[in-house]
Amino acid sequence: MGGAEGPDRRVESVLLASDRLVATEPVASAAAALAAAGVPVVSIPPLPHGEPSAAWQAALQRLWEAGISPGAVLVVTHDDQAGLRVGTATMGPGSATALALSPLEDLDALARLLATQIELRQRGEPPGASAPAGWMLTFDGIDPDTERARAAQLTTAAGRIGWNGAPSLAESQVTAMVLAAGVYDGQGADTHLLPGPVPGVSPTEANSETRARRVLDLRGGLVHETFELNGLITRVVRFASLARPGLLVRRAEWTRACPPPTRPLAAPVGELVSDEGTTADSRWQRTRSGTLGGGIVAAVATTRWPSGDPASGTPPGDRPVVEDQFTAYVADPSAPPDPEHATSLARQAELLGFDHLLAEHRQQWAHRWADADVVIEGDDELQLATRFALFHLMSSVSDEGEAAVGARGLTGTGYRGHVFWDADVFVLPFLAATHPPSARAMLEYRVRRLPAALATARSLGRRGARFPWESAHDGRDVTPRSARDRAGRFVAIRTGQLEEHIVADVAWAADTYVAWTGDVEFQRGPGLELLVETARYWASRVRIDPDGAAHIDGVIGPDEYHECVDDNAFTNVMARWNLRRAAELVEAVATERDLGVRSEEWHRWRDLAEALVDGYNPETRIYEQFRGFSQLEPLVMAEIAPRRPIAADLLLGPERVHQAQVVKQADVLMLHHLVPEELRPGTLEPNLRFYEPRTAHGSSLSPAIHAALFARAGDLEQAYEALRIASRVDLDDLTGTTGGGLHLATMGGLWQALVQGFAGIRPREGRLQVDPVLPPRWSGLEVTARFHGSRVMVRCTGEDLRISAERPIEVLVDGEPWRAGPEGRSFRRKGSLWEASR
Ligand code: IFM
Repeated sequence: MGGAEGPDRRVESVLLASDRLVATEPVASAAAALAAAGVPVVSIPPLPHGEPSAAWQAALQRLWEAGISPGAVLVVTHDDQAGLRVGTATMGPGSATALALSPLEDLDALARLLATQIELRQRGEPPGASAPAGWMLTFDGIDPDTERARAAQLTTAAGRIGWNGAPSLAESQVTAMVLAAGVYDGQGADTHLLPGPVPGVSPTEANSETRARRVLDLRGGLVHETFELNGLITRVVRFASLARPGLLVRRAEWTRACPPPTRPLAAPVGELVSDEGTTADSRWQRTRSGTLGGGIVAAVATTRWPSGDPASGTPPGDRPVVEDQFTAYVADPSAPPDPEHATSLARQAELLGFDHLLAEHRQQWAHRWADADVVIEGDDELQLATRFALFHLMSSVSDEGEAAVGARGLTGTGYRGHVFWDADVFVLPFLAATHPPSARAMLEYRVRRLPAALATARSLGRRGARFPWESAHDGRDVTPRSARDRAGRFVAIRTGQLEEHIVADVAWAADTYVAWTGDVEFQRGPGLELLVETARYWASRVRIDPDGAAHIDGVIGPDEYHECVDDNAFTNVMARWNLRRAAELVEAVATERDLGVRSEEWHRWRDLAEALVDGYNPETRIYEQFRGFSQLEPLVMAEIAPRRPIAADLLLGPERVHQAQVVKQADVLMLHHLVPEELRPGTLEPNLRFYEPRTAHGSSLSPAIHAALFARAGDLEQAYEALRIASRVDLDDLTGTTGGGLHLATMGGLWQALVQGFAGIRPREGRLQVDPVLPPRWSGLEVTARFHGSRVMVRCTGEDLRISAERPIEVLVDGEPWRAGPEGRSFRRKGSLWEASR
């Protein structure tokens, strides 16, 4: 299934490997016309003996960086022995070779081939899926049972607007959905993301006989769809422009007559369109929040050709019908957006045209991948799953203004789009390390809600800032007070009142952002305010015993199976870290800035931090998860259930789980992952051995963190198994909840497991610590990230380690400092250590 194959199919670039061809007519004119149509034509010297050369590799690499895959490059070679030949390249850069080169008669034939490329564009040929293996996910067929999950998996988004992957068919099991980050409706716990108008589709017939293939091109940020029924083939390419966030583009081609969409924009399911209208060039629709005043306006401009009879859609002759839809969105969380703004953006997109928009979109994706890719050699399945996760993480977060990142991003309405610690602790580190403006926008979301957090603390009789467990529009807590569990029982939800570690999580996120980026301006400005006000909260929250010991009573830790516990180790140690870190920063800037923090105040933070109990038992070297945990029923999950995510409260009943040592997700262990320097050295191993078998992984956040920790502990088998589970959570819908959207925290956790866990990369006091461990099945692991403004590449095998950086940075290997720059620094494994190579 799919588009035309062979040298006369649409390509995105032409590579002429011959000195003579470019200067020879009629090829020269054809090439010039093609270049003018926006198709890069690259000329390189002839290939020696028809073999790839350095110039060839460099040319393909440049195209790759512009977002053009070797599979989308038409290669023309010419030499005296083999004559003129054409074909396409395959494989990724570095290993690209031209395959299946076929002979071409003469230069006229070549000129015709190039002219065909212009014709293909003029008649709107949709580009075929061309990314190499490792970059494309293919789904065949339509299965009603998995369609909701599929729609989430096929979401295309660009931070501000997300468009789910419901099939471009008028009749489908799932409906199309467009969400705008941070635009909510409703009040209190009912606050939910406001759906926007959706681009309408032509009423293509479909039934159970329909053959379908959908391809997600992770490299180019494209969804390709092909549907076939009764000889009618519908081919669609769609994307959420990364170059113009808020613009959705869809090209559809039907092999024969097809009526135009009944409505170019459709109302979202269950929502009323508040108003709509038409301008000379486009139509617009708007949905509005009934409670918060915000709204989403969409304007669509459509080009259809050949036009034929517009009423029936009948094209002249047998030519396929092609339609381009440019749907521009403007969203505003608190005021109705202006339709004129959207209509002018749609019109502008229409004028630029599909090919231009596609090229700039692919280029943006190539830039993003250049700073963020993780290459796992020798594990194709994990490689693809990893890129799937990174793709959605990058898509889900805007890099301007503020970014409200709900637990499911823009891929679904799960948790009503509320923002949890998932954003600060799981998603943000990836962005801080690969695209700092997005991480900064996430922090801006918290900074702008600092006044609300201060007010909440005051209303509770505390000082400082109390951030909400579930956050949405205005920074007040929107956690529901009750819900039905998966068995249909009505249960009270107490996380909104008690899951207070969110306060320290926000501070930790600010600090993590600074550690990766070195953004001192943020650190000394809004970052410091976050640290100070969160520290103030903890200082007012602790209870001091007559013996001087400090406690935090009545909380819920990450293990939400146990409610209203005292001295949860995670909460206490995070609060301790928060108090210490704030004191350290205030001390450092005290002479420059008057923060209204007197020295007695930050000295007290230090004293409180010292006094906070952490449940550590020096005999067992285990941190007790909360006071009394060790007296609970010693139930070991690993002995009663297989090692995969289990809702233990459903399996055993909530009462039994409350009374037993059953842990929902990493709790104490989360400390070893986030703030290892706060814990006694040598405690990872005993705590991992104790807690992991007792963990149900009832939250999808859990497996990736365990993968990271098992890797640090050197247990590569268990690390790999946990990593594999984390990588499949949404691809295989392991928890049955992917239909509500993808689990962004799991995806962020996957990156953390690979980068922090396996590659052992972590910022540390202005340096980048690198300490890789690889499971035997991988032949190599390569991580690209940004550290203090420099692109860094770490490549390791079991034996070798190489670190290079665009601009020199300081790295720490086995505790020793080194400088690594563009020329790279290499190490060889010697026993358990890395020895610098000469
Ligand atoms: O934030 C998580 C929490 O840790 C476990 N329950 C689901 C929430 C949203 O993903």
